[in-house]
Amino acid sequence: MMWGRVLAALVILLGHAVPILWAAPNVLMIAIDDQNDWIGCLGGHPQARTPNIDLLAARGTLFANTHCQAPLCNPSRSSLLTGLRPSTTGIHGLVPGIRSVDATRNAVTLPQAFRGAGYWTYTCGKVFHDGSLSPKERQAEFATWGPAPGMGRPPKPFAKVPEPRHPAMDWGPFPETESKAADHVIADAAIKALADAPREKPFFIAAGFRLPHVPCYAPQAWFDLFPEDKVQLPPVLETDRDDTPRFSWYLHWKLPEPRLKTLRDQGEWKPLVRAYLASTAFMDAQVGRLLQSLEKSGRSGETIVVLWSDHGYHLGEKLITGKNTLWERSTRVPLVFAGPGIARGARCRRPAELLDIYPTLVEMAGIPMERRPARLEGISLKPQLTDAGAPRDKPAITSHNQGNHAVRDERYRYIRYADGGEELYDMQADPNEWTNLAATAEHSETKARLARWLPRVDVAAAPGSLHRVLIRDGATGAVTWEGQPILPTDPIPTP
Ligand SMILES: [Ca+2]
Repeated sequence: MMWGRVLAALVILLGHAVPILWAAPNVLMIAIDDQNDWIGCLGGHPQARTPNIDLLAARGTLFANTHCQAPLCNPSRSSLLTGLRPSTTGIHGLVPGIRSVDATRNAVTLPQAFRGAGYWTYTCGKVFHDGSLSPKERQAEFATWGPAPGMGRPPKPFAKVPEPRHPAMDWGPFPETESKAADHVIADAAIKALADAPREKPFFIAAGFRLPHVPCYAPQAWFDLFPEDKVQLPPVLETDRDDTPRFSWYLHWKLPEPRLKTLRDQGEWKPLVRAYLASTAFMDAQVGRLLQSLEKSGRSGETIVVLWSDHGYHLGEKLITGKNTLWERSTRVPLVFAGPGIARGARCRRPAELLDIYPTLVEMAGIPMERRPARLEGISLKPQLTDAGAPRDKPAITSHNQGNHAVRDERYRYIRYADGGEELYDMQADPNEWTNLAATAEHSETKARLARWLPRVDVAAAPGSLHRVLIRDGATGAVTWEGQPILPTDPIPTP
């Protein structure tokens, strides 16, 4: 049958033998770090070179209007893996991890739902945010943890950025030996896991690649694909921030990622764009190695592949680099499903959220209801996996710290900041989001329609939150960034 073999297995859980019987597909989940829509089939950059992800999209369904729930690693991944919004859990910063927050302390995570249903579970690379789980907590997630190597360091950095340099703010050809690159090692580990996975039960394998997260290091051959004089820079409007609220700057007030002006001053804009393209191409090649090994394993026909990135990345757009914004380049990410029961070569333009991955996978895999959490805030994409045109009312919502949200439907992006500041973009007429329409009377109905989707539950940052935490005191209007006050008169930081 199309779902592969019927599995009959006994799960020993809590001392009870629970018989399970269902047509159980395997799951191969591929995570990418800081990958925006510079993916061939998403068209975010004309030179993006991702033949393997494009091939996966051709044999599955591409969700071309997918947005992260937070434009930052830990909140985005925590949301995806627990099925809960950052505005519900208060996980807004790089710290704390899910098991240190009341709202998610006892959450059944995505890997736990599969593990509890009798799956063989394995992870390598970065799936949970690095360091967000203690060793003991890790063992309660995936049964087996493979390697998660860091990016390594060249003898000296390549990029000219102002001192003091954050160690991640670098880009260039490294390492010399391709097989030593972190993402190559991670692909090797996932390939071995595919070979090791027992045949008598289904598997859930999650591999998380590191690129194109900074430092954008890829072997020289991948830079050679993008000669510097041929690299196209993303379109930028010099006056773009003139019509964005001052509060938009607060979301990325002081960051290691350089502003566009700094990149230009240092002659590093083109080198960074080139390195990002090279890093994406190298990561894509590792995705390709993994998918080819799935084909060779003979289990591809019974395996759901899902590929996603945790959030996007600016490379000069809106005069900045990095994430930490509620604009398209920071929220739009690749999301592809392929495998049994999924339409081939389909492109879905309905809004989708990374939050939808959890309910989609447990439904597609037929995980028994009692193994699923009582509450998941995403919506299963199963209707769109068989018919990409299937309707969906709900827009995609991205949050960045309490009170700041973007609502994206098929045409518009509406942003509301914690102080009430607003933006509205017509993404069809203005795909670069250059003209903020929020103040125009003719769009007041559109704004009101989208504003109805703003999260009603919108909790403050969880106790212990650190890094990229922006707090606005509702009573006084006082704003702090990473614990330091921002005064209304403070000049916008330039580096
Ligand atoms: Ca603008």
